[in-house]
Parts: sequence; C-alpha cells; structure tokens
Amino acid sequence: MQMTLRYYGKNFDTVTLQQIRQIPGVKSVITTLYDVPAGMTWTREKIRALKKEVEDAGLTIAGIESVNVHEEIKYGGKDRDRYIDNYITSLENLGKEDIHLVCYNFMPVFDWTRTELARLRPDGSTVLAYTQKAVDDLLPEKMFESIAGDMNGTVMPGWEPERLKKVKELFECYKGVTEEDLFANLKYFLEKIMPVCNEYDIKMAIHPDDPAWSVFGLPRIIINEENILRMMKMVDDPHNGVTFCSGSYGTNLNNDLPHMIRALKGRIHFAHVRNLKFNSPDDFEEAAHLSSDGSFDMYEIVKALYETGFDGPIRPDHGRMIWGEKAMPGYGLYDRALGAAYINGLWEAVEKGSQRK
Ligand SMILES: [Mn+2]
Repeated sequence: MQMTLRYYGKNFDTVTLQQIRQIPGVKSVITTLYDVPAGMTWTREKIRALKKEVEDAGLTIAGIESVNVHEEIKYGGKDRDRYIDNYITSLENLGKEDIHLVCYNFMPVFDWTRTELARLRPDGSTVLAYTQKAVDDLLPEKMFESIAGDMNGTVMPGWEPERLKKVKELFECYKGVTEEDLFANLKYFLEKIMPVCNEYDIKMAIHPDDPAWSVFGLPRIIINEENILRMMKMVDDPHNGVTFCSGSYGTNLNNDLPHMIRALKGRIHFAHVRNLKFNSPDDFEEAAHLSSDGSFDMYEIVKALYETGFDGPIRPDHGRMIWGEKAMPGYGLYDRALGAAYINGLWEAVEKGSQRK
C-alpha cells in the first residue's frame, strides 16, 4: 500500500504540502482540481500545474478525488452524452499526464451527509456526526444551509454554495428516478468511459454513498456488498473498481467490512480507512482511527486489505478537530496525521506477523 493524504490545493486547504510531507510514510497526495465544476473538462494545462505544485513540494499525485460526475449523467438527462464526452476528455488528459486513479461517486444531489460538523466528544475534540432524526426533521434545502453555516469559514467539497441554489430544481430532476434507473445510468456511463480507461490504464474507483442508505427519498445504490458486486459484474472490467471507504460502508452496521474487502479482492483501487462510534444504529459520530475509540475493528480491516494483496493508495479519512486547530471539518492536519501513523503501524504489524508464520 501507498500511504497518502487528501489535499485540496493551496487556495482551499489549511494544510500545506510541506506539512503533509512530514507525516511518516506519506510520499503522495490525493487531490483534485477543486475549481473545475462537475461536467467541465479538465485541461492538460491545469492538470500539469497541479502536478507541478505537488512535485515542487517533493510529493507525487497518487490519484484524483474526485472527478465529479454531472447530475445529468446520474439522472439520465437529455444532455448526458455531452457531459460524458467531457468526462472522457478529462480522463484522457489525466492519462496523458500519467495519472491513473480516479475516485468518483454516483450519489444524487447530496454528497456525503452529516447533521453536525462539530459534535463534542468526551475528550474535548469535535467531530462530524449523523443522526437520522435530524434528517427526518429537515427540508433538503435547509440541509445545505445548516452545513454551510458551520464550516469554519471553509468551502466543503460536495457542499459548494453554487449547488445550494439548485437543490429544489435537482430534486425535480430525480422525481421518478428509481434505484434500477440509477444502476442503468451508471452502467451507461461506465460502458462509455471504459475504452479510455483501458487505453490509459485509469482505474476508476467508485466511492460508496454516505450514509449507506437513501436520504430525503433519493435513490442510493453503492451501499452494500450485494450492490457493489452487481456493479462490478454489470461492467466487468478491472478498471471498473472501488474506493473502499470503511467509514461510509460502515454507516450501515449490517455491512461486514472485512468480508466486503475479501469479496472485492482485486477490484479495490483505493482505500479510505476510518472509524465510527455508534450510539445507536442511526446515530453515529466520527471517532479517532484507533479501534478502541470507535465501533470498528481497524486491525481486521487493515488485515483484510493486506491479505487480499491490496497495493493501491490508502488514506486516513476524516479526522477529529483537536489541539485547537481551525480547518475544514474532518480535514485538519493533526488527527489525520495520527490516523496515518496508526494505519502505518497496523500495516507493519500485519505484514511482519504474516511473514513469521
Ligand atoms: Mn471516504
């Protein structure tokens, strides 16, 4: 595996590449062109500038998170072919710039959803949290307002203000779109992009829906083992793969995370490793990465990745806000650095332990 950290670019991130470089074992970042809206083409010039910024700091780009998929592609709008063509051009340009991993998601309207961005934990840290009751009591358009008001002055990926204005409109577009339609639209998209992925060896890694169930009545499909295996089979190409995000699949306690990793052997191109603490099945908060701070057995998750031969980029995921840091909620430096160090430790222990048998 290749330990990485997510980086949002110098105009958006409070964490610098110089700081990231000092985290033990981190030689690469996962990043994106944050200022290119979904549906627009990524130019070679922009990709090259991003690469230069990262490489000048002594790091490399391990992959892109994300090249966002335009809503028209997801709901199957009349202009979807145009947006797919743009996506193909973006992939082609990434391939030409020697970037071979792209994370994306297929969640309608809302990206990841949390109901609190700074829930206080017993140790005084603050974390992102979710409680189903808060979602049930809220109108979708209010969701954007409540998230936007609590971002420490940052713009959070997936919750950009320009999307806020369009929420009602978007809900109209998804009227009548079923889970089966979403599967069909994803298949259509994947079949169109697989040739360029094969030509440039670009691994597509779909991120699971978070939380892993329908919110606000919108369909969601990348939520469990059955559905992700269906997605692998419906476009059976090694470039059609997965971002295994323990914190997202883990929102549903019925998902057996180590079992899912084993079932997806060979198709996990990217891993997000983090822990959650459940207070009830529909109320959880993001814990420290350490197993004993949350509800997951992080050792078993890392062991499953190791034993299935996972050799792609891995990153700690959302961290707690600790030590007075002011940053994008979930994306401060300190707790993610602790997470990286912990995952590195687990990996080394699993690796050396298995060689000694
Ligand atoms: Mn994730």
